[in-house]
Amino acid sequence: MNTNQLPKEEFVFGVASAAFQIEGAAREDGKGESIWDVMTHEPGKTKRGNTGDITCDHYHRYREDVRLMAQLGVTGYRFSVSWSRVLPNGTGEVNRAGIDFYSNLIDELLQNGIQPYLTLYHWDLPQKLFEKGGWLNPDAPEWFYEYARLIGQRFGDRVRYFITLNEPNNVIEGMTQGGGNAPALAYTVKDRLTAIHNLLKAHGRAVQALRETVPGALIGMAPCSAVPCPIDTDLETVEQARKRYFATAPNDLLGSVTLYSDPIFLGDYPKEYYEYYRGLHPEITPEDRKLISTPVDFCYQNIYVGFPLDRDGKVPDIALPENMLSWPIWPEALYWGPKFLYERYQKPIIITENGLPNADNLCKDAKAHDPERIDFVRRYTQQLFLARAEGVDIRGYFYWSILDNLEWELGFGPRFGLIHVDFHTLKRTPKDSYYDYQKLIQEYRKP
Ligand code: GBH
Repeated sequence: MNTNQLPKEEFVFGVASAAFQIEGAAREDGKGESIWDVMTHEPGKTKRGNTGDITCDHYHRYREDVRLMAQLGVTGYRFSVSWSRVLPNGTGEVNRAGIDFYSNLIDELLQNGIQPYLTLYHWDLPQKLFEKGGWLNPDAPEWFYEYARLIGQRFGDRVRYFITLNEPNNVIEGMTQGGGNAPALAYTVKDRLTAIHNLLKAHGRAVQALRETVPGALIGMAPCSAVPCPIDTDLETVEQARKRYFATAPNDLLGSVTLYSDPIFLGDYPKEYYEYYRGLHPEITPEDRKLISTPVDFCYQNIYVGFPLDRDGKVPDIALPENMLSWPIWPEALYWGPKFLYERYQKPIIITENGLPNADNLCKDAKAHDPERIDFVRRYTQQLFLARAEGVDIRGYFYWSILDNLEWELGFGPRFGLIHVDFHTLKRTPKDSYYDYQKLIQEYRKP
């Protein structure tokens, strides 16, 4: 791709969020229900029965939140639009109040010098569409096209950066036995393969809708991956890690990079897909492949987890450092992940999520002290900049998340925020890591 078309602006330091996790106002101003509104009200589906009814109440407090972002010094804010807030039934009638909310948010961001990075789909499928089969319905890509056109038409005069789907692999997790993502129902492998294909087609249709409505739009999809990191720089060790990162394993529809990204960047599913799922996968037509590989501008990636790999392709038998959710902490993930992705897909990279959960609380001095998060961000970004210095075209880093929020089915326990939220009073308190991220951004800007 011709990277010269991209603006030669500074590296973007940002923060990220998602509608369902922060907005609240779940049934206000004409918003329709999403599968997450419904599921979080079913007994036993979320920790402590936590819901998104109020969560951070960002819907009413977005001005305060944008002010905190401006003080932090970020130049990008990645947020998602709640599909059922703007289209209560998923298609058809438009909810004016929903459009107004996002329109005001976008204006507020721009007035504060913050570029909006708009995610169309961060898991909150309109319930009405779920009742029609959701991602299994062959019309799903057309529903998504209609929604993407609306977003392009209403906001394309002010928004340039778009993320079509957040982590389609975790959408499929919610259709897998034991998966906690909504709808948290077990589907057959055949159905999951159909859902993946429809998600990818929906991505392609959204790219088309945005190209039609937003001149100069910059678009990509944001999958999530765990990165195998070579324990030394011997070519063989590196090759083992590269192979593992891009492997498509049998019966693994969740962890694979290639299953979701090869169709977009390379024009087809990996050959293993056709071997492992013979007789199970939907018909993949040449038109489908063309649609899915409609050119995009970025390779976005959410990266939290890395793990070491030796020259035999084995994870050394040591206790890896872990976070409170038992995800391994391995900063080199932000070196090797972008490097491998750039080699394979040749697109500029933006890390659309990276962050650390902790059980942060306010101490006696009324502050939240979170040295682990400061260390996490420092060590991960250091690796990212190392890759960048070696020529990997990395354009940005978004910390997940600006605020403590509803961590989906895990409830309010795991706190990822740079800003502490008291979920009773809704008071925001910047943590120590907020001030350190502020410092990091300033250090980077220094000539
Ligand atoms: C993202 O999902 C979501 O986009 C966001 O909404 C969410 O709040 C945020 O991250 C924090 O969870 O330990 O090797 O088994 C993250 C999906 C799936 C990433 C599980 C880490 C564990 C890998 N996560 N994965 S491992």
